Amino acid sequence: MCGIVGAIADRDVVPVLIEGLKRLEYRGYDSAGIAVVDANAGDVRRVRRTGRVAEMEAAAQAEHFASRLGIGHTRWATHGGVTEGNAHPHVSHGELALVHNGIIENHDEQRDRLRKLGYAFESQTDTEVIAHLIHYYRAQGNSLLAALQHAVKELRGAYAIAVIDKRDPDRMVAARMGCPLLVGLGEGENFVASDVSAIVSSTRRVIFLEEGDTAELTRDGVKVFDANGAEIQRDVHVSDVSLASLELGPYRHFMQKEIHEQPRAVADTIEAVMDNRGFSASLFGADADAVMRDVEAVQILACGTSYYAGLVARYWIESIVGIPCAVDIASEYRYRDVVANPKQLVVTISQSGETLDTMEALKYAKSLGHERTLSICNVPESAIPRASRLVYYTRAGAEIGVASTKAFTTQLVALFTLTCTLAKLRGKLDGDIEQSHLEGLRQLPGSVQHALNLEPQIVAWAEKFASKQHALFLGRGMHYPIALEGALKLKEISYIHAEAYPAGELKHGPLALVDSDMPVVVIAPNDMLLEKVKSNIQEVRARGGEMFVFADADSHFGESEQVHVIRTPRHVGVLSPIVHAIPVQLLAYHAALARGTDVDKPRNLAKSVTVE
Ligand code: HGA
Repeated sequence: MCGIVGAIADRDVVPVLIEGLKRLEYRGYDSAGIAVVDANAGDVRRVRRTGRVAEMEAAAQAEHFASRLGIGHTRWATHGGVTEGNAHPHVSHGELALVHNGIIENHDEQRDRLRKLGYAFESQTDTEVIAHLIHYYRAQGNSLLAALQHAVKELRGAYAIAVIDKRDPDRMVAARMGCPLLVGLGEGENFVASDVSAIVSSTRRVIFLEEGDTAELTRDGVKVFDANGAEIQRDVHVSDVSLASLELGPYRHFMQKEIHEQPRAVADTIEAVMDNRGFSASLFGADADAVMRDVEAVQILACGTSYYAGLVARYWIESIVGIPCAVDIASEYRYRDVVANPKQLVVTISQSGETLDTMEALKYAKSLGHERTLSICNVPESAIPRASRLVYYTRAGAEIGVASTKAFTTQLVALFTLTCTLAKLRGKLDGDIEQSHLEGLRQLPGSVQHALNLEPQIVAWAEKFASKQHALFLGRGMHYPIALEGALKLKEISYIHAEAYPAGELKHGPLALVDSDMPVVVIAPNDMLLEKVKSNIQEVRARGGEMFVFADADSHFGESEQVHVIRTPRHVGVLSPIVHAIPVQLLAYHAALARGTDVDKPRNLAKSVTVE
């Protein structure tokens, strides 16, 4: 989704803005722009382009942009089409420039009011009303900060905002509500950004603005004000995001790099369990024991790939812990009547920790009296973990590809750790079982690596998929969510229409679609459902369908002209869904590569979904 970067310094900030926007590209966007205060000309200059940051950069270079104060934006349109005129920054009266992430819900009302006050609108965006509103309060004699503070009081919706004004070339102001925004602290220079990756080559010292905060940045200092306008000291954090994780290295795409990083990501995520020599509530936070001990049920809330991780966890929690587990799509949960249960543990899963639907579902759960909240998240200090009582950080490292890969497998590791911890607290994990689960986790990075070694065989399959329009994915039990994830990966990045079904559901409808043009992918490890899956495969075979089966070493499948089999090297028991996620990721990646799509930035999609 949209990205913001801003800088005030004693050097030219244009390269800082451009580099920052390039680092935010992974969030998904359709246009980009920067605005600077040109101290010599006493003017606000801006350049905007639809398409890539590189095109906007070329235009900025051609026009010799340079300044010690500026803001930049990558836009993922919500209000108004993808046009240069709708791209940010938006300018009011040639004096004040603003970038915005989020959605202003009362933009119509504000636009009508501002029109009556004589403001003319150039774009179809909700954002432009904010620029004019701040300009209006400026015209009443307010400082830039006070004008911003007045304006945000009149906005309904979500925003992260950065503003500059040519009449005040030594200042930038910013505000946050509902969308993340941080301030970066440098030496004689300061920054704002929606994501630390945008400014990490300039500083690692950051302040995460809280809901309702505003901030004023000069070259020498930063002041933060709370929602009541009172100055407040917020903690300074030192980010450990590594530059290497933000760069491609020898890989062709971030998705490919991130798929291959999974053995390391999994190993890093289980490190805390291994150091602890077992499962314990303390892995989830200081008061986790009190929160988890008498939990009677689990409610998981998530979107997209994270939701599928939750579906796998339901199998684990109900079979290993023996308590009910419900999994809801966050955007559905937040709008339905929910029967609250104070003894339920509410678990939110979000890679970015910013996913708006998940955040709103969490707020809704809390409003119903749910106090036992746990966040599983990949980005430290992001909004959802900060709104949760407990947290388990996956240690996947920055995930740049829009299609989630290493975040998914590490979420599964975190959820398995949660399962074993809850089981232990309930006396359901005797010493031998605990040791065998720990051993399973210890072996997991190696098993994931073995699955990655299947890549050459999967490339051959992917070439066949590339010419297809549709694909069907089948799984049963805890591998059904892996079939769902495989179908989602394939449609996200290759644009091949793909559906997933529990294999037993085939004859209740989808079998009608099967013919020789419909490849059918089957996730078929050797578990108690294997014989059932084999029967389902016969149903497809009898209708002329071509099958691509991922099995493990112990599942005995006869290959034929119609049935192709790739074997994952060893059976890893209940952790098998994690290992089987790898081949479906590779299949989607190579099918997309063969079709020549933009793998890391699939059309219409964004990385952190920070709007509803
Ligand atoms: N509503 C604004 C910003 C959109 C956004 O934050 N996307 O992630 C617009 O449409 O320009």
